[in-house]
Amino acid sequence: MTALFVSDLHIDAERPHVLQGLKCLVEREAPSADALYILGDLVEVWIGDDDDSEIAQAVREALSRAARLCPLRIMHGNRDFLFGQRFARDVGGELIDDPHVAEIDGQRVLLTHGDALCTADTAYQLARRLFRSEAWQQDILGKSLEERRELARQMREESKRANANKAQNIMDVTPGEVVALMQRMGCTTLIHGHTHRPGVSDVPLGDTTGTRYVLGDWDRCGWFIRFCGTPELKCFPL
Ligand SMILES: [Mn+2]
Repeated sequence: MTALFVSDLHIDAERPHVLQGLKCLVEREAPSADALYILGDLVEVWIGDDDDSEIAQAVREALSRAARLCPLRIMHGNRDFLFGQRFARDVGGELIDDPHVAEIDGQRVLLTHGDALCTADTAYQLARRLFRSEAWQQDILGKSLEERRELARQMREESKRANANKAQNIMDVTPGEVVALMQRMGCTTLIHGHTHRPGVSDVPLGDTTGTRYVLGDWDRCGWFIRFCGTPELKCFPL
């Protein structure tokens, strides 16, 4: 079995080369894959499944194409937590929970976007709880597309301002949270994104050692993991 993983593409109208890179990856890798997992932050912002903008439509088309080549599973990130069932139906994919355990070649592989592991950032964790709440999301989705576009713009500025003043280690995962989650879910392999710090590292899990694979964000190059027997972290120029 071959599974592909990507995250943090942050697709938006200003960076068409990223969407183009996804299309290339899909054509190259998906025909021989048994699943494509998108682990959050596929897009820079998602204002609702009724978004009729050109870029939203282009994203739907790219994912529809992917889903025709192999099963497509989509996890929410902290930018696209408003992906709903309608979007999943539109593209022919399936929304999966965060965290999620995938069975790949008999291995239990733990998948998460990664933001829930960044517990040192208490202000962010508070905001996350709000954004993920049903009540807040229903309130937002009740607004017009124009209002939601403006709100998204404000939230982006707010987040940039807040993050500019945060220490780097606060925006990374808390090592103890990684260990706790892997032990709780009974997995020795973890794949996540969000931190934009691609790499592979050991995780001490009592009497065994686990492995954490971190996907990178897409900018000059596109990051993905091809899992066939073992996960391989790869990048290609965009
Ligand atoms: Mn993220």
